[in-house]
Amino acid sequence: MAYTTLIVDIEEHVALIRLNRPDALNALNAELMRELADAVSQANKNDKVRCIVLTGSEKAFAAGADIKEMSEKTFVEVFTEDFFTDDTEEFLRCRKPIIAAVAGYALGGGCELAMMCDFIIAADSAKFGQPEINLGVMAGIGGTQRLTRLVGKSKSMDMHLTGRFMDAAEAEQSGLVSRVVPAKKLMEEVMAAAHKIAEKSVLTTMAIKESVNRSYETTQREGILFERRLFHSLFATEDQNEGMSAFLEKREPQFRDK
Ligand code: DAK
Repeated sequence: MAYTTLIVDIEEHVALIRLNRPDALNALNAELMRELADAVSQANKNDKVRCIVLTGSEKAFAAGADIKEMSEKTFVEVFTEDFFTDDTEEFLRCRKPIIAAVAGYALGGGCELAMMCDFIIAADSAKFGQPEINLGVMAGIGGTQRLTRLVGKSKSMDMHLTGRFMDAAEAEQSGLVSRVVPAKKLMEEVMAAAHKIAEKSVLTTMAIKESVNRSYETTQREGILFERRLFHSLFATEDQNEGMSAFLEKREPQFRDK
């Protein structure tokens, strides 16, 4: 599929997906969401790809769902077509790690998209917000749920109810992002993290992604049991043997995803 709203590059084992609607600050319209779901799905299927990075521009990761496109929709349309559901479900089915590299605005659906990734590395220029309330609507792709789990009820309510923006320092302090780096170094730092992940066994990175995500979906007791069983199952892999042997032999492991 040729993309008109994305630029996709594969650098060694990392797929770099860049949102590319500069005139609309990367607002998420139907075309972009379809292309993004496809690009992530292709990267997930591509054996060469071991980690995915999703980014925007220096000014905006994404300024939300496309207001122009949304403003023309009726209740019957959004309800019957189940607006954005298929594409977000496809994005979330990806089993490989996805890092969001956020500079500038990550608002509304843009903030939600960043939170759908596995972790967020932010530039010091990043601004997060759920300002849908100013449009007479509310978050619709997980914002009330994911932001609340990440930053707690009080701050989540504050963000959703006032529509205020959170800067990068506050986002790091409150657990929304894993680290903040100078804007000029954002892609260098994110790509270094992605290449580091790409060196690991894909079997292990997939197991970790699945296990951490399970903590959102289940009780702690069930989650720990799930983690323990996945841990046990990794002992059936050659990569477990290689990782431990390499440590004991004081050398770098050579993982083969087996
Ligand atoms: N949609 C469409 N166009 C947008 C846009 C957006 N969200 N954000 C910015 N643009 C466009 C502007 O209209 C402008 O276009 P022109 O006028 O030049 O043609 C261009 O991008 C540059 O924007 P500004 O001139 O406004 O730039 P500034 O630097 O002055 O301001 C800003 C930047 C980010 C503060 C401002 O653009 C802004 O407030 N944007 C809107 C932010 C926002 O309200 N985001 C939330 C959107 S609502 C659901 C799924 C998803 C959602 C809900 C439900 N379901 C599945 C149920 C999500 C909803 C949302 O995200």
